Amino acid sequence: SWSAVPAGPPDPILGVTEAFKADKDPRKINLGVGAYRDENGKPYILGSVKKAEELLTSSKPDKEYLPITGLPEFTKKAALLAYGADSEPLKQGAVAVTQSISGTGALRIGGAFLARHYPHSKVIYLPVPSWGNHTPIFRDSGLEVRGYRYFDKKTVGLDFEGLKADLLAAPEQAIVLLHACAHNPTGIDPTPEQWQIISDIVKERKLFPFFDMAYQGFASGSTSQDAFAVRHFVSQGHQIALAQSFAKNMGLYGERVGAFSLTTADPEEKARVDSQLKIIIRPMYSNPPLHGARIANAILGDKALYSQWEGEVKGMADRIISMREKLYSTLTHDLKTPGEWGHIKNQIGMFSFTGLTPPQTKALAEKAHVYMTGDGRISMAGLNSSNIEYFAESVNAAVRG
Ligand code: PLP
Ligand code: TYF
Repeated sequence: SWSAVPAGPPDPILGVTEAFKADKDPRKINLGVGAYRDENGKPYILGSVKKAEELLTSSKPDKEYLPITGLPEFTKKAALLAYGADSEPLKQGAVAVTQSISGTGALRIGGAFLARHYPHSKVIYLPVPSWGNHTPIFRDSGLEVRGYRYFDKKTVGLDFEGLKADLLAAPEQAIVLLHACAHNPTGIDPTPEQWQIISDIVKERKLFPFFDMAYQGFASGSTSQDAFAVRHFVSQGHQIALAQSFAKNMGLYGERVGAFSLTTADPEEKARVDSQLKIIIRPMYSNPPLHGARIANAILGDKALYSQWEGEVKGMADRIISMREKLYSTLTHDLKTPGEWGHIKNQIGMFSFTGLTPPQTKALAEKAHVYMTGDGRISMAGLNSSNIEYFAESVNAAVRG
């Protein structure tokens, strides 16, 4: 039956982990996948998550199915975390929200909803570059994927002129995907002033903004600061779609906790949208997993756990920032590595887009056992005080050739 099925390529990001696992050298470093590691290079279970799990275990909850759109207490709190207590649509009861299989599932539900119910356009604009999974997610949802300029190779910064020109030239009412903060893979975000200009252009062209917020709290250490773009757009009267993930900010990767929401005109419209979200989800997976949503709900709903969590998110963000500073100073001051490395310090979130070329990343893997994606992206969280000097020396050697 399957003789005509061609072998597909490995996932460009997850494939890096395979290569890393096969390497037996003790010095090996995996900077491929964007998953937080602690100072000892180990996966980190947040203390707030452990406590929430203990509370859950002792309350002996049942294992019944959740409703199609998930745990209602959780989705309510997730929306509050993203939109903020001052959000008009939230106060009016006009935000339709469903639990999702983490951020990926939220994007997929959003793609499917827009493909079916957004009457004005089937075109979605993604930043170039964007997270590698965005294109297949939206293509498989039935949308036509196009790009807008985002990254400027020359400055290793935001191509804001290109971005503005491309959004101004987009057909009216097209969908535009925006990374809410901590852009993956570049680590480059618009400034608040630039976000205000983007919001004006989106309004002028009547574009439909779809925010992907996979790193709330991870960029600055503050969940409200990282929600600036989302809240600004909503305050300007935009209706938005929003994908949220709790993989990174709560370290709940494999638990698959997320939410998808749409702001609507009023509670009556929200109810109609809710009904169609259910119709999309029911045949896909019927209802979402229970455990992770209960953990997130416990943390978001308890003052002490919430403030512990806030401290832990900030701890992760701060450790990444300290690794940026250490890497920058080792490359520039200690090793005098040729080139400009200021972007390593200035970039935001989980990743640094180093500017290393594909031959350099290949040499790093083969000669130094250092693994990253072929585009030169490194997951900053893979660095720690035990491996950062070896990493910097390896980069130095690769750059000098
Ligand atoms: N969106 C972006 C930009 C991401 O970087 C990620 C994870 O790396 C996701 C969405 C979704 O991840 P998950 O499905 O694990 O929440
Ligand atoms: O490193 C990245 O950009 C992501 C990480 O189910 C990731 O691709 C890995 C697995 C997954 C979702 C995201």
